[in-house]
Amino acid sequence: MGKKIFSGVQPTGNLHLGNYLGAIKNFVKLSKDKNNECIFCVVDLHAITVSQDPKELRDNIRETVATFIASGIDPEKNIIFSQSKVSAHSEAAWILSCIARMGWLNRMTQFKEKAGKDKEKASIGLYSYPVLMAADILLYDTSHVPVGDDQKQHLELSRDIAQKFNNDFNVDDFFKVPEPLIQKEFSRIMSLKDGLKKMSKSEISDQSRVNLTDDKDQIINKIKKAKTDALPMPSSGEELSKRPEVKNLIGIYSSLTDLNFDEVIKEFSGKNFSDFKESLSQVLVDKITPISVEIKKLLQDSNYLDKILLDGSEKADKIASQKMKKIHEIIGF
Ligand code: AQP
Repeated sequence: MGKKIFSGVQPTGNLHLGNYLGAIKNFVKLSKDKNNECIFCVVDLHAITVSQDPKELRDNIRETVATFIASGIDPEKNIIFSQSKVSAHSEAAWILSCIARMGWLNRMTQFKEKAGKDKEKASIGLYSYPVLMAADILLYDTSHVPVGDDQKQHLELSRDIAQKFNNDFNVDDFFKVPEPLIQKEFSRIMSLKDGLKKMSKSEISDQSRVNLTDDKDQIINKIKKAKTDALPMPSSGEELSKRPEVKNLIGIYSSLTDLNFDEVIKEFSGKNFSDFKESLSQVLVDKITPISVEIKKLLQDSNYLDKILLDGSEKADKIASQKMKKIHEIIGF
């Protein structure tokens, strides 16, 4: 039987290799299986949990759609839409925030990381972000959610919320309890400057990430300057536990080539680091530049991108508003 897939990406600019290898690559693969029903959402309501410039946000929404399409998602066969255009998301988030418990949200590590030391000044939206994510997923009877490893905890919260709602109202299986789809081998791509921090859009240094809009020269330059250490290429996987930057680069190479870690280590053992970086740049350029060229081409036609979003939101709204109607009945509204 096919899967019902839902996943989202925030339109916060600078979509990068981590987003691609951790999530979008998997979206593409799942969307090519005819048995699956896939919905991909540009989660603009999530984006405003931190301050956004309205003009940039509008551009970034289009750029996220362009990235989905350029990466290989067919907008004719899959639903692509923006979250703010389907009002059931906000409504369901409110209702589910009355189901979720403070204690559950207090355990969310992403809030702690993003709010930093000054959490008194963080928005309430940033705190309740995972409840909105649960609403996104549960409205569509999603069976599987392809996400990067960093979202695993949020997905577990969605499962808890679904189960509590079903129990509280005695409606077995009303909300389908979703399963995460997280790549097993190498699910978290780290910064090119610090192997202990995840590659991220909001990191100030552009050198910390490969953007999906980078051209050949930018990619080569970033890999050349990527942090490594003074030791030679490793000859075994065990050596990597204390070498996070090297582990990250080998992981990126492994994800892009579909070779496993040991095969990559074997291929480069005894070679110079510069040889490895050259090969890594080559596979990155081969994979990323066609996407980057296509994104830039699609961005020339904003009417086309807006039309995809409009069609997608009509289709998504049909599904979500039906579910919302049933939620009202169950609650007693
Ligand atoms: N470094 C990463 N490695 C693997 N997967 C990642 N994802 C993000 N960063 C990595 C996955 O990409 C999908 C979309 O992410 P998002 O844009 O919705 O949110 P995010 O996780 O907050 O992304 P960033 O880059 O870290 O943004 P900022 O800097 O704004 O916080 C998700 O499935 C995510 O797991």
